[in-house]
Amino acid sequence: MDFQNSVVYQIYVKSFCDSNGDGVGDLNGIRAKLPYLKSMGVDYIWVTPFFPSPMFDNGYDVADYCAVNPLFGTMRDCEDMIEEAGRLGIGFMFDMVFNHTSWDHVWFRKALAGDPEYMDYYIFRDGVNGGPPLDWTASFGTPAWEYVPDLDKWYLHLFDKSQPDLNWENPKVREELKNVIRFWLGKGVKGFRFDVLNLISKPEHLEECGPGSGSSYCKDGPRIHEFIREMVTDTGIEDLVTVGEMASTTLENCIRYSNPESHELAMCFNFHHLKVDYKNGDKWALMDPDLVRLHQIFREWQEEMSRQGGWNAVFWCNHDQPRVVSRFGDEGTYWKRSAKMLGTFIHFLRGTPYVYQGEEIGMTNAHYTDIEQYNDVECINYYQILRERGSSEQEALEVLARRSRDNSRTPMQWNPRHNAGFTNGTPWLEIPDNYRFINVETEERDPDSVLNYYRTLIRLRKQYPIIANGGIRFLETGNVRVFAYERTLGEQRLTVVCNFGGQEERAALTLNAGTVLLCNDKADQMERLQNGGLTLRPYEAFAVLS
Ligand code: TEU
Repeated sequence: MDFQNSVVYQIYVKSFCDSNGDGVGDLNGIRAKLPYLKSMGVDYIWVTPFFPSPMFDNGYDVADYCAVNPLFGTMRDCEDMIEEAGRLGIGFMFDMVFNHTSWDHVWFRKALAGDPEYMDYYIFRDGVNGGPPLDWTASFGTPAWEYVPDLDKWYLHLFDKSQPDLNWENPKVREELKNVIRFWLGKGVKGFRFDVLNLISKPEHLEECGPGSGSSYCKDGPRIHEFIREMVTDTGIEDLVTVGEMASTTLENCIRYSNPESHELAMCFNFHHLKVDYKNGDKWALMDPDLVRLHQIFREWQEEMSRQGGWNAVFWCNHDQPRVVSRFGDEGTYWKRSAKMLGTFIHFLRGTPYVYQGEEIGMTNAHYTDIEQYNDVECINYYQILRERGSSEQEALEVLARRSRDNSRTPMQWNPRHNAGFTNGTPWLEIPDNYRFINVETEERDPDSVLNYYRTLIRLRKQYPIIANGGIRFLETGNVRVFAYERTLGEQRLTVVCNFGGQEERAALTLNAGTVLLCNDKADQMERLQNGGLTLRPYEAFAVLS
C-alpha cells in the first residue's frame, strides 16, 4: 500500500470502543471494530498511544515505550489486533511520542535520583537569580521549567510538567528511540506518527533565548532534518507510511520533511488552517473562521507542495481539535450537507486524507456546560487562566465549549442505545445527547448518510488515479465563501467546488462538460450553469470529472 493513494483512519484509543465495561476504550475494542474499518475502505489505522502512562495527558506521557498500559489491554491483545488488521489488509501506525517521556519513565526516575548518565537524557539547567533558566511558557499554559530541589536544577517541559523533554543531542537517547521503532517493527507495525517531531532539536544556545512560548524557540530546530533522517535511515522505515506532527512549522520545512529526496518522512501535518478562528492567533480568544485566510493557506500549501515535491497529510480533525462540523459547518439545518461538504473538500485534495473517529458520521462538539465535565489538562489549565484574566465562569465555559480538545474525545457513537454502544460501564467522558441520531448503526441504514458519503469519498480515491496522482490548481470563484480547485492528470480534469457558507452563493465558474462524480445535493450542477457561473445552495459541494 503506497501512502499516496491510501486513507488513514485515526483512533483515539480511550474513546473508540470499550470491550470490558470499565468505561474506557481498549485494544480488544479496536479489534472488534476492524470489520467496520474494513467496510470504510481505510488502508491504515493511526492509533494514539496506549503505552504505560500516568495519563496526565491521556497517554502522551509515556512511561514505557515497549509495553501496553493494562488500562488498554495486554501485549497479546496488541499482537492479535495487529495480526487481525493485517489479515484485513489494514496496517497499523503507532504513535511515537519522542519529544518527551512521562516523569514516571525509568530514565527520568534515574535522572531525578541524580544519575548523571540519565540526567543527560533530559534538559536540566541551573536556575538564574533563584528562578528558572528562561522565562518560558509551556503549551498548556504553565511555566516550561520545573525546579527539582534535590538536584537544585530545573528541567524543561514544553508541555505538562509530567512530560520532561528528551535531550536529542545525546546519541544514547537517539539510539534508545530507534530501538523503540525496531521493537514495534518486529511486532508488525506498518507505520508511525511522530508527536510534535519538529520540537526535538533545541536551540544550540538555549541560555541566549528570550522569554515567551518555549515551543516557539524549539520548532524546526538547527538539527531537525539531520535527526529525522538519521532516525528514518537507521531504522529502515523510509518506505513505510510515516507522518510528523509539525507544530507551527513552515512550508519550506514541510517540503524538506516530505520530499522523497530528503529521506525523511512520507508526509507531515501542519496546523495553519486550524488557526483561522484564533483571534490574534490566540486559541483561547474566539473569532469566526477567516475564510479568506483559510482559502489562502490551502491554496499556498497545496500548490507549493505539489510544485516542490512535498506531500501533505490532509485533514480537519484529530484528538486535539474541535469537531469540524461544529467549527466550519452547521449543526442544525445543514448538519448533514455541511459535514459532506467538508469531507469533499479534503478528500479530493492532493495528499493523504485522514479520517478522525466520528468525523465520518458527523459527530459534533460536546457542548459541555460545567468545568467538571472536562478532562483535558490543557483546557482545565486555560479555564483557570481565563478566569484569572477576568473572564466570567460563563465566558470561560463558552471558550472551552468551542476550543477544548475534549470535544474530539467524547466516545465514538456506535448506536442509538445505552452509552451510544461505546461501553456497558460508565463512559470516562460524557456523551453528547445527539448520539441518538448521530451514530454508526443509524447511518448504516441511510444510503444518504454522512457515513455512506465518506465511504464513497474513499472509494473514489481508489477508483480515479487523478485524485492521488494529479496536479492541483486553485480556481478563482469571485466569492470568498466558495472554494474551488482543479486536479489534472494527463487530459483528465477533476473540478471540485465547495460552498463554505450557509446561504446561497453565486460563483463565477466555467465547467467543462463532464460527469458529476459526487455531490452532497442534487446532481444538477451542469444544468444550472448560466452566465458564466453557478448559484450554489448552502454548503453545496460537488466534483466534476471531464
Ligand atoms: O500535540 C501537540 C500540540 O501542540 C497540541 O497541544 C495541539 O496542537 C494543541 O493542543 C492545539 O491547541 C501533541 C499531541 O497531539 C497532543 O495530544 C499532546 O497533548 C501533545 O503533543 C504533547 O504530547
